[in-house]
Amino acid sequence: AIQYPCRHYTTDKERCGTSKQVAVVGAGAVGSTIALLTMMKNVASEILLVDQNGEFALGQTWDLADANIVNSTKVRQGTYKEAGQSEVVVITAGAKQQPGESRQQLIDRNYHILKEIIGGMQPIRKDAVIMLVTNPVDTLTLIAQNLSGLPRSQVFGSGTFLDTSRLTVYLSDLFDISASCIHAYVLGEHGDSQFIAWNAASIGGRPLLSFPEVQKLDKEKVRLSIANKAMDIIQHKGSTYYGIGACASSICESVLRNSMDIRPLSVYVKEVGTVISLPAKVGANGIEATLPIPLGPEEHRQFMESVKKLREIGERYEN
Ligand code: 6V0
Repeated sequence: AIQYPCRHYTTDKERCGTSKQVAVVGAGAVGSTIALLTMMKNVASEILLVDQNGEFALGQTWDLADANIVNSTKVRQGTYKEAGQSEVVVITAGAKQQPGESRQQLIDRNYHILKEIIGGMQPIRKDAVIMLVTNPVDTLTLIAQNLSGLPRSQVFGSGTFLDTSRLTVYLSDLFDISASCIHAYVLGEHGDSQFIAWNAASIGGRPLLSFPEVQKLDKEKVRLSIANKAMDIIQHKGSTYYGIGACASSICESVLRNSMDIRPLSVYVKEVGTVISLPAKVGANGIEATLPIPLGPEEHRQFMESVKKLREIGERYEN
């Protein structure tokens, strides 16, 4: 009989499985949403919440434990040291954008917090996978790669996964087609210079650019509406956390199930010497590969603009 590979439900505990620990550093709105959604997926044995505000983190763990009605994921308060020994570490600690503030303007505040966290986690287990969520996520990923001492493929950021989700939801409404069946990416910086990779986008195998609905679109207006959506939400409710919670917990699942999903994430791209969002294959070792994507000439220009911006900012924080 043919043996079909069954990667999702492999019993190879060395590489994946539900016996793993996830540490979420930063127990605020984003961290607790990631913890809740990861618990619901039943992919980890234990979730640790680590926060400088111990009382708050304790309250969050008690509240999250009450949500554990259908599965066996434990949740408890942890320390930086314990986070350094977890298989997956998600970093959400730090200041968030104020109305009118760009993500890059957060950097000085969050750089010092990240340094303290990575320092406190040392020695970090050699096979740990670390995902950055704190903004500005691309630059902080580069800094975390440099500080952690781990291979760069094990340290990545949530990048433009959330922006991509915003784009596919927009296109899903436009075409009345499930968002999961739309293959389109927002790439580049998770910030103002991000761009939509229209050239490589498709629905049902048909290039997106061949649809009259897409040809008619004001593409710069769409790009700006996706890039500014976070700020629109912040202006209404102060912060955003459900969208990033869904994206980041799905990445935890990809790592813990070794599922080799393709997601647009902040990864180190040797050719351009910085961290930037590109489609990447995610498995138990973190970033298993990055995939070249055919960009149109204008998209390539936009990509290089993001590269330039991120490289300049990254250089200021070289150790
Ligand atoms: P929040 O609700 O204020 O939570 C932040 C938490 O970090 C608080 O509980 C703090 O006590 C804690 N914290 C601060 N310093 C430390 C430290 N040194 N060690 C441990 N914990 C610490 O913010 P929220 O959860 O809303 O946002 C967190 C971060 O996520 C911000 O930087 C946001 O900009 C960022 N986001 C990133 C997104 C993305 O797509 N990458 C999306 C949304 C938000």
